[in-house]
Amino acid sequence: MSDVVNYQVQGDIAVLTLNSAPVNGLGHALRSAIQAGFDQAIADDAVKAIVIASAHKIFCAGADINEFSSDKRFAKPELPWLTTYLEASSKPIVAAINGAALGGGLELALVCDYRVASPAAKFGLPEVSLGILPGAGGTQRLPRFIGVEKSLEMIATAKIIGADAALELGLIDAALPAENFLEAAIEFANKLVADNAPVKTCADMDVSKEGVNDATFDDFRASIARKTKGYFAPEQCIQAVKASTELSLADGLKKETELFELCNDTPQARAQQHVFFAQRAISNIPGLDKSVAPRDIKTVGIIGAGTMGGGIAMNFANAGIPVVLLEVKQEFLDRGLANIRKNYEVSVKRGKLTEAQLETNMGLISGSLSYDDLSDVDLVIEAVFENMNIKKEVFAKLDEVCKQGAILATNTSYLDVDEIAAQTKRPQDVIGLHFFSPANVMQLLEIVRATKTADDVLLTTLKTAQKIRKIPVISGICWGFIGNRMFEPYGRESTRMVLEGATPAQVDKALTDFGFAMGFLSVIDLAGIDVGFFAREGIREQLAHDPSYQVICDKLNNLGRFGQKTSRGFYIYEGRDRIEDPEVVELAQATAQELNVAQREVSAEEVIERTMYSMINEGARILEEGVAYRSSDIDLVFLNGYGFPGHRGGPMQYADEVGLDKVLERIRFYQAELGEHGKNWFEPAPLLVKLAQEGKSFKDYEVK
Ligand code: 3H9
Repeated sequence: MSDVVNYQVQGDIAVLTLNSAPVNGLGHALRSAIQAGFDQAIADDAVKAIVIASAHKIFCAGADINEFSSDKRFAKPELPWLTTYLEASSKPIVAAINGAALGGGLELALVCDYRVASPAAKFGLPEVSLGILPGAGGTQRLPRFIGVEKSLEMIATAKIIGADAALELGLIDAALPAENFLEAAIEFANKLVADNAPVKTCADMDVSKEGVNDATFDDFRASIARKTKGYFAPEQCIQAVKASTELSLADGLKKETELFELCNDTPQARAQQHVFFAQRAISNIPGLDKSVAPRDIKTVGIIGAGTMGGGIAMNFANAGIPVVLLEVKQEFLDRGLANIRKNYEVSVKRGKLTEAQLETNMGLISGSLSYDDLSDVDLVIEAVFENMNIKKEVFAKLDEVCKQGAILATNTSYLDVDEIAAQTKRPQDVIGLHFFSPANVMQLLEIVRATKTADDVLLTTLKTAQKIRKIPVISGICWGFIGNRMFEPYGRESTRMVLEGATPAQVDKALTDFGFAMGFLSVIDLAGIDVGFFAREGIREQLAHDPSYQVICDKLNNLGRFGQKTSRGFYIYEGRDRIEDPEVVELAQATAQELNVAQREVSAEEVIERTMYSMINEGARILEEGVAYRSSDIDLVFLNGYGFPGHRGGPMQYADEVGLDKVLERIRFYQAELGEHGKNWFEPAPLLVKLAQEGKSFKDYEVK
């Protein structure tokens, strides 16, 4: 009767099986089909109860997110209406939850009279991650089942729970075995019929107010404040749950709709939904031979037991993959292994790891001083000093010792992977795997596809990255790849504005107000001003035509002010305190005079425009050159590797939101306004000009 809902009557029971692959998203077609199936079951006197089940692994992933940006969301039956309609059913409905019931999927289950679940079931209202709140009754009905505190957690932090917890909280009526689950659910419904079990509605249920008062909401708000800074939806979620304690179900649902509309169709909601789809687009690699199979990665070798190598080793050990960690000296190896143990001990102290898991993970990492021990590994990752000659030596050696078919990866942050690959007789097996520091914590992994990298090598590293729980983004070859290449103009403008008269604290404040956890100047104080100094070595020639902006950094470097590690950099560090330093302001004034740069007031707006737009301009070049496959990949790099504010969705999404014509106009403004600096660095990227002229956004552009 419908493509997306299978309707079947078995004895007294009508079974409505949701069959809209892949995740039973509640788009218009599925909503209509559910209503039709339900109406048919109600009209059939032979049917005494209804089971709603799924034909897929997922029970239901909620509203179809694709509809949010179109009018389809409002096509009748709308989800909020449909849920209320089902709740008023005269016959009992059983939700047979075989897998994830998320968002509108859980809201659908909540209006059923009974819920049974298999061990694979998961329950959650993750709408807040999409910049919205549950808008089909979730904020009003969930507290009636599981109370205010647990609801706040699930609704405002997107916490997902399993079947056991759901049973304990009273969210489901029965936990059934996975085997013959549907039959057991039908059996459950038959028993309801036999027992003449009543139909139910949440309108008859009260939210328990025991121990709930204003402090409950204030304390919860405070507990999530750090993580949700700058986000709009979490507070609306709290308000909605609060409403459930104050209003009838009908009035609470009205309030929920109001709050939903406040969140929906806002820049934040668009940005967060963009990120959802961005994460799913990364595995789509243009030009990749679809017939290739990934290679097997059973063991990994890592060269260098420093902070980076050690962090990388932990990723693999955490995923149960044995690692050989290679060093040149026993003392370096001992230090590296001790640091890894120390990191794990911190996790044990925080309750994130058991002692036994610590020992298992350490047992998976074996140290070695001999390249011969890498002869049998399936993947080697080199994490030695960032110097082309050293890397070339390492790869020549690897070419000698590694077995045929092993993947040889470099963790370089800036260097040309093709040049490294050319050092071997098997460039097709060479690839860049650029981890971010600390490698055991940071989610981003830039996979650098070299000119001769084989398709199966690329595919293998992508799959391996997912296995070790990284967010992989593929980059082509260029200086600094996607991330560091774009970070350069961001840093350039931040530093240049200090030369032009902004204090480091003014620049950083504008950036933290924008949503960054730290401003650029604090970040390089943390990362090391000396590190940036060395990184610039590779591009001194490029910078030579306007060296002015990094002169301050060079001077700080030469003064031994490397940042936090020397307690002095752009700021002074005393314990945990960061203090403004008048000496740096004086240094900037003197340098400006020396270089003939006029100092003036720099507004917060200028800080944001110059840092963001110059970065976006570079992003446009990266896109046009095909270094990134799509603008959303660039966004993922900045969100997961550089602390770009999540609620802005990444630099390219931010540009799309501002409008490319406006971005272009301001880039041209700074090009004209900033003298030599403007001429040197604010030349608009051709792709930006083209898209802006065509009234398009970066989203419209995909590398073929
Ligand atoms: C909501 O319900 C609002 C209501 O409260 C109120 C409304 C008024 N919509 O993740 P996967 C696609 S908001 C559209 O790779 P997995 C996904 O893009 C919703 N598409 O699989 C992908 O497409 P493609 C609240 C969706 O097995 C494909 O399905 N719900 C949706 O690793 C497979 O997805 C959520 O936030 C959707 N809702 O994970 C849950 N969901 O193949 C969002 C998925 O073209 N979904 N797709 O790339 C998830 O968390 C995961 O997808 C899930 C499966 C755990 C279900």
